[in-house]
Amino acid sequence: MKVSVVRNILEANEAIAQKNRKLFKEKGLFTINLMSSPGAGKTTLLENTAEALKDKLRMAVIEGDIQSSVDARRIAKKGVQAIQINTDGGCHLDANMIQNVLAHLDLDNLDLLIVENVGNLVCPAEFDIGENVKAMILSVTEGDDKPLKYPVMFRESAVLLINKIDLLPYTNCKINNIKKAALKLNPKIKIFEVSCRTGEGLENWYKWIRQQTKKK
Ligand SMILES: Nc1nc2c(ncn2[C@@H]2O[C@H](COP(=O)(O)OP(=O)(O)O)[C@@H](O)[C@H]2O)c(=O)[nH]1
Ligand SMILES: [Mg+2]
Repeated sequence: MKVSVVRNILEANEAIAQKNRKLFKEKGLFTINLMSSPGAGKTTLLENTAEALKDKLRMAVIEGDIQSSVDARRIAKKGVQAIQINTDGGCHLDANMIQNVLAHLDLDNLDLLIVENVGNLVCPAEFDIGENVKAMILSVTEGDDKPLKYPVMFRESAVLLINKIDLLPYTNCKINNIKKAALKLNPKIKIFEVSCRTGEGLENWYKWIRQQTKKK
């Protein structure tokens, strides 16, 4: 019984996700579903990305959080439109939540939509929201064993940003362990080593986004 309920929820979600995906494609929009545990640096990455790319392409952000509009305000301060979704306890965004806020965006005049999912290394990876790609952040302070413990997100993501490399000297994290384990789970995953504090490595991420938006 329980199994079929879960399957129905995922099937219903998938149907709406496909509608979102079709719409994004029609509008020529590249969409990224950005996931990580709380505090890995999603909003800081988006603040940096907004500053670097807002004059080069037309972008908007959807922020997902259990409560508050703190993150949407951080992005808006950078001069990029940000819409906040509150899940009221829900541990992930779903396709319906995204569909419900799309009316607030001028999709005809956007090139890039980034969705910051709820901070959580588990559930967000299981729900398609109609994005082109899933991207995830793991910060070096979380430990290099995380791909082994939370394999689904690493398997589902097209991109892995290893963040906070400025803090490497203060941790026992070995970046090679993260890379090796992530590539074993997902040989195609594209890995960027970055610091959203110092800016190191971010140029590669910006370049990758620009390549993807040009393809659309
Ligand atoms: N040292 C360091 N701190 C970072 C870096 N990226 C983010 N932070 C800090 O980590 C904390 C959480 O970042 P935030 O972007 O809010 O994480 P989110 O919960 O994933 O959106 C904040 O205090 C950031 O300033 C980084 O590369 N290096
Ligand atoms: Mg955030």
